Amino acid sequence: MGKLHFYWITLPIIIFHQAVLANNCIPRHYGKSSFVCVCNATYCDSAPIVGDLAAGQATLITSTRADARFRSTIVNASPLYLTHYTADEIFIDASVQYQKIMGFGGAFTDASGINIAKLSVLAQQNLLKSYFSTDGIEYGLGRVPIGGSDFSTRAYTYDDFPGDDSLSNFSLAREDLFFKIPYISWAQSLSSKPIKLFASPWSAPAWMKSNGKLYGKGYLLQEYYQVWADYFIRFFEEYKTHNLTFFAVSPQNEPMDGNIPDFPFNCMGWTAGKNFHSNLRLETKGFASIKIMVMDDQRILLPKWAETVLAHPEAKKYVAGVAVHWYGDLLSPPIALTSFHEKFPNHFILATEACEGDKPWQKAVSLGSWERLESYAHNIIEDLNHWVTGWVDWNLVLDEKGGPNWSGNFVDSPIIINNILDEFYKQPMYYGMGHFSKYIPEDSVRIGVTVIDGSDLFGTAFLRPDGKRTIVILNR
Ligand SMILES: *[C@@H]1O[C@H](CO)[C@@H](O)[C@H](O)[C@H]1NC(C)=O
Ligand SMILES: *[C@@H]1O[C@H](CO)[C@@H](O)[C@H](O)[C@H]1NC(C)=O
Ligand SMILES: *[C@@H]1O[C@H](CO)[C@@H](O)[C@H](O)[C@H]1NC(C)=O
Ligand SMILES: CC(=O)N[C@H]1CO[C@H](CO)[C@@H](O)[C@@H]1O
Repeated sequence: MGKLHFYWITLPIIIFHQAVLANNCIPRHYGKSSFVCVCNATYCDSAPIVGDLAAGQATLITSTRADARFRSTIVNASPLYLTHYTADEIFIDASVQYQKIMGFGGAFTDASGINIAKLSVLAQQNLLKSYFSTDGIEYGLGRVPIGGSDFSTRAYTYDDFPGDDSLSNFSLAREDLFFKIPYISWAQSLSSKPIKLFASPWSAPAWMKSNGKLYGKGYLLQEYYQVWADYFIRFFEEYKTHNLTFFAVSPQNEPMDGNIPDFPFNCMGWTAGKNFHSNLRLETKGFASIKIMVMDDQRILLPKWAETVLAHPEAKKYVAGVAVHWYGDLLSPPIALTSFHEKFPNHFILATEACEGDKPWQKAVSLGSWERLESYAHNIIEDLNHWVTGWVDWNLVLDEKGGPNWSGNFVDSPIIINNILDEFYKQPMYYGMGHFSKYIPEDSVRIGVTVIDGSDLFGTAFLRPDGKRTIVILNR
């Protein structure tokens, strides 16, 4: 009882569910690695939907380097026992329970919106459905930069008027009005559930900072702590007038960046000891439900950063969790996540940013790269197996160069557009994200899983709110 037992088959990722037939991928090969799926205004592949399951019945949903994208196979067997494959065995034990899942998603950056806007309206719709609808991979989380980031075509904030201490000239940018808000609202209308949004700023206005610039080494001047906090409130108020509300905020994207001399794009430096969180006073402004996440930076800073913040009684009162980025993960083992969890079991961990192609020796965009799917899936499984409650990708959509980006920091994305042909390409990474985002719904609970003799297999298992169990296995 409580154990599901089956033999491994030679497929990279499987998930148990009943599925209905989905539109097929139209493959296109760019290199030797694997392929992208091509979508346009009139055609896009879809992801199999979860249906009812009889006792002992399961569905395998498979993506492979060679040919499959979300290929589904119904398996009827009780107990589930798939013979004639290889010797690896996987045991799930639902009596061992870990963290509850918040969800998976991506970021509504300026660059994402600028790219989406270049497609025809029907292609735009297919793209947003691919991420947010039940035909697609049903993202439930969305990150929204407060003002500009490197993935903007200019460096800006919502109040670039030196000395405007009362924020009387605060206003959302055309990027919000044309490239963020319309697509967030549209995504929401295509989704069967509320999309949970969270926000982070890259920099305060230059005039509030020690270096008078949006980038490079610089800090918020002490006299502007409250003005900068009020700026957050103004942002939430403006988005609320567009019917968009937030479930969480991080006070700063990558606070370490602004401690680095000549850092090339929007940033602002903080140390863990600066207690800005209490200035936010979200509860007095009608935004009490917005959770504050600290750090929003590489996990190598854990658990020390969190210990320093949470040692401050005032900060501890306001902070709900920590946000982690993946860029330094090769240098910092995931045990840092577990040690944070063990010290602060009531504070959640959310992975809030990741992308491929960011290293100087890497190609920014690598169309069809299977290695990048493996890299995503491996990192997600590793995070989930170390108490992380969800995983949020960086730009939802980039162009074939990996931009636009005002500072030349080009990277990859699960969806790449070709506006000349009015097409977009769903990378292997998109399917990698989907194996998690679609089949591990919010409030699923991670359960025990053991892989026997499976040195190439890496997996994670969940009990869903509907009582079904999902297991995702990566075979590298
Ligand atoms: C859109 O894609 C479908 C499926 O590949 C194809 O049949 C159709 O010709 C494409 N439309 C355009 C305008 O390229
Ligand atoms: C607000 O902006 C206007 C120009 O749009 C400028 O004339 C005025 O000085 C600004 N106010 C402050 C307080 O910066
Ligand atoms: C916000 O939602 C309300 C109620 O559903 C609606 O009346 C209003 O038009 C919406 N406003 C915007 C800006 O979408
Ligand atoms: C270095 C580089 O190519 N930067 C580009 C970043 O994006 C902006 C906006 O699209 C371009 O104007 C820059 O040329």
